[in-house]
Amino acid sequence: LKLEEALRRALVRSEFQLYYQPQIDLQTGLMTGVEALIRWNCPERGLVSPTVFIPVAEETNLISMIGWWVLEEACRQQASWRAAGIPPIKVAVNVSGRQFLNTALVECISDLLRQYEVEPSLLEIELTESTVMAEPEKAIEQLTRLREIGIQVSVDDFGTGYSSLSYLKRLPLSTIKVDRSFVRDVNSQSDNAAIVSAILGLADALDMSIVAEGVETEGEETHLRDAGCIKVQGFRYAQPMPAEKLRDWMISYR
Ligand code: G
Ligand code: G
Ligand code: MN
Ligand code: NA
Repeated sequence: LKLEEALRRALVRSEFQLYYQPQIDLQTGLMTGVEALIRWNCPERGLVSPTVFIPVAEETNLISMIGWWVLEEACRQQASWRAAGIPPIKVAVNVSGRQFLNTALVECISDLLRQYEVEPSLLEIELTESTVMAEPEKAIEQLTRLREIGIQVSVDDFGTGYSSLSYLKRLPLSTIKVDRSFVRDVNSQSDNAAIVSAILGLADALDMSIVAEGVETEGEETHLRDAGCIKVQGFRYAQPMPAEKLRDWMISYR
């Protein structure tokens, strides 16, 4: 069976699941939210990485259906946490380029928030740098509409694409996520330290906040904290995990 066919079936057969990876505030030590990451448990292939199936979904029209599923599942999870009496958790969802430029996106998100009674401030969207910069004028328009309904938007994998700084200034983004390739060994790699420092300065000048991705070691954490980076995400704190495991993790963390 072609991967495309298997993907099409996966939606109908509920083979997708969202995992959640905590983001931590180094000043308070508290979790500030989670990033939702899709997982596909294919009966024939086993666990398939999104790095494999997202590009295939993007080439076909499947990405829009998968993308809507992810947004709805994130909202459904919020409602389920609320029903269980769990304090609100901000969820960041990855949105692909095609879905981002879809003119129905803002309306669709508004509908989901209403349907599941989720506060807009509890949903964040992550766009890659290349998604944002592919059509900057359209991106500005779409981002403005998202901000108007109270959705925060962060730019993912920052530093790996080619951001035009003049556009970056005009884009209503709330957060820059420093790509993990720059976080790796930042305490001993002077190139990475210089890049992270430059991104921190840029974010400060543009009034955006920073999340350092892929933090794995104490040394990286110490360096980031000293450099003024407050929010972090990475295996040092937690792997992406299903919602049930996240509950246990939150109870045992600290
Ligand atoms: O979680 P993991 O490291 O396997 O993710 C690999 C890549 O897949 C990352 O770049 C991540 O942004 C992307 N990805 C994970 N979940 C989603 C999703 O729900 N939608 C989109 N568009 N990309 C995702
Ligand atoms: O591109 P994006 O930032 O959405 O990708 C997130 C991916 O990064 C997730 O699939 C997650 O599994 C992975 N990831 C998260 N933390 C770490 C980490 O500390 N080290 C490494 N190598 N990967 C990580
Ligand atoms: Mn991401
Ligand atoms: Na990234």
